[in-house]
Amino acid sequence: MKRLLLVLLCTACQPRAGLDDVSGDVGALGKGLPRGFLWGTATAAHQIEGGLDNSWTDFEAGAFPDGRPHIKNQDRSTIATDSWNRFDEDLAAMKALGSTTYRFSIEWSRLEPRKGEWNDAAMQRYREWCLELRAAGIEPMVTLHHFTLPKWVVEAGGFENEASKADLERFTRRVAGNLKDQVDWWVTLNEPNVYAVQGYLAGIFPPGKKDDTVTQTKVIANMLKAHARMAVALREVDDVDADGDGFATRLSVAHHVRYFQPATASPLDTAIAGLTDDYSNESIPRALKTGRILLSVPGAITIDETVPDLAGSIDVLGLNYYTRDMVRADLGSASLSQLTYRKGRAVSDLGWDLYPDGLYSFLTRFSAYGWPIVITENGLADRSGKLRTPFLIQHLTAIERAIRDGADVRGYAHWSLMDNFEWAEGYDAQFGLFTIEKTTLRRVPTESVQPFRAIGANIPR
Ligand code: GCO
Repeated sequence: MKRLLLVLLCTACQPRAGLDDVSGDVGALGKGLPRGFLWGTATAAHQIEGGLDNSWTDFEAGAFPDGRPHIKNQDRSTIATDSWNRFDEDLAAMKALGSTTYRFSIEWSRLEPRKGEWNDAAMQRYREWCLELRAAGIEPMVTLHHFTLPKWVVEAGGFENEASKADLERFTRRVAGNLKDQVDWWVTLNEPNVYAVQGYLAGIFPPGKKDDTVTQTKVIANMLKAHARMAVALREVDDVDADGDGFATRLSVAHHVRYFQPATASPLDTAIAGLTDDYSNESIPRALKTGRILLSVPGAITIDETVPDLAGSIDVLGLNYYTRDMVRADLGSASLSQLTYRKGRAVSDLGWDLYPDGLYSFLTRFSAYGWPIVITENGLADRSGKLRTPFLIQHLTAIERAIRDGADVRGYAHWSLMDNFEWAEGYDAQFGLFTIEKTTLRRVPTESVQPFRAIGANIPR
């Protein structure tokens, strides 16, 4: 109780200013992070590699019933940042940032374009990336599923079909067998909650279904079951401690958290904000800790199922944190709420409320589970490039504060290394520390590269 009071008091005395008030000087920031703290950026295959043919390909060409294109400005991912052919340029950018980690994903549709047919040359390419990263002192952090599926998996029902977990497990064994001497940090899944909500409630990711909270909830449960199988596979196959720190595997899920706050003091808004928080933020770490999948959309579906292999299936909790939502109850809508952003605050180009206290709150709250935490994504769409440095400073300040208050935080991967294909937002939303010159695809540093490097240089080595 005393500790709680102290945390509350400290929270109250922190400055709440908007991002505009922060100077660009990083000062001693970074010195409050622990020795060996991983410092770097994150990407995902479909957003950067180019030349892919997967669950997004046809969707990108399609339109909603009212004629609006699925992707803003009718963009298609196509060549993306051409990272499949420009890894050396990506690596140079990482080095310029003083990176000690790089989170990227391995594209299942590239490695297994048809069931049981493996592209060994592509596997070899990913292996070379890992070797080059290691040679540069950059710890690879490999995501095995980041929003895309091979078309043959989609035809079999994707994550709507629980049987997909067996295919994902085979893929995992194959990748782990090839990379086990290079990779310890594995992220099995990226954001099961976002995958399901965008694909089945908002309808803005494939398969583009709307207001189907029943399937949405089953998909989250099936993804968690797939994760459990992937974790068992990784622990069996990867028996090599690649970085010599005493652990052969550091397993995590990149869990997307949003700070939900009731829009008014009304009991209904408060209750619905609580439900939303439990469904979206709490249910996944709870399942990963206890094995119990407990997901409920009142009036639509409740899943309460225990999967023994889920309990203890991660070693590190990955958090993707971006923003805060104000929750207004709307019992007529499928999600029972309307989400809005708070007025009068600094926002990203996508209108997201930039709220570092939310990150502090999740770091201290989820510490109770007992896992170390890595921030697997954090960033903002900022075409002007003026908000990114203050954003970084404020979020790193929040992380250092959480560490002082007892959170065990081991790393930070900024989203993203460079501007890339931002799913439904196409190329319009620019999240990169590097921007991409349109015609040459050259990686051009933004003003935030130097401050990013300076924070990294302050981390105790
Ligand atoms: C997600 C993904 C990333 C996004 C990033 C910015 O959170 O949706 O993990 O692929 O590009 O979060 O929105």
